[in-house]
Amino acid sequence: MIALRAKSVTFETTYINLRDRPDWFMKISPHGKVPVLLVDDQPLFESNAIAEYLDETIAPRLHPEDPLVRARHRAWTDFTPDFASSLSAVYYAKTKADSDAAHEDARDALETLEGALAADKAPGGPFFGGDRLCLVDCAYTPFLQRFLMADALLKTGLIDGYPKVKAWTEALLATEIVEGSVADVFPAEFEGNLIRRETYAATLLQRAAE
Ligand SMILES: N[C@@H](CCC(=O)N[C@@H](CS)C(=O)NCC(=O)O)C(=O)O
Repeated sequence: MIALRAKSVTFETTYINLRDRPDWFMKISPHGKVPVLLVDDQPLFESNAIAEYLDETIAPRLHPEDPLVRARHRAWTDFTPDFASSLSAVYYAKTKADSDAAHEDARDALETLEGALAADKAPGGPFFGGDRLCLVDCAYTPFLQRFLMADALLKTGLIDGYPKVKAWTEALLATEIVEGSVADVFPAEFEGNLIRRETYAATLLQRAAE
């Protein structure tokens, strides 16, 4: 979604209920997961594959031109699933003890990302791509966004220990491209997910509402 918006391309979004996936969706999504991009009725799946396809077919190019730099960017997008699961373990934990225990892995993941920014972030602007978004920015933003939403409840402040990640996250979340990339119901859906999973974070949500 962020890559599509960064390319100012016209597209249509259909949100589905992942707890009751429609038949038409199961026919086009081989592993039953979102996102799926339909291009002339041809389904594409897996975020990175979709992003790479968009980058090869629609200007402006979000990947760097230099093949070596591009390969390093791809290596960092490949780290996204590990990064995402390390952070989500903190807010999907069912008890405070399990959430606290997940901090160590989350710190390791954030430390790795801090190193990525030190080594490979382009100069000239706050994004990984410098003054404009690149595919690494697009890949990490949803997970940074979700973590900060959860951390408004958990208040771990984990990101504060990583100044480059913190500044990057703030710059990403402040862009109109990112702001408009989620549906208005997203915060409520995210909270609903925390509640359904019976997480420790959800107990803080309920306390905050009392
Ligand atoms: N590797 C996939 C992961 C996609 C994924 O895990 N999507 C989640 C939502 S963010 C999903 O559809 N979960 C539903 C399920 O696992 O049943 C990608 O990057 O596209």
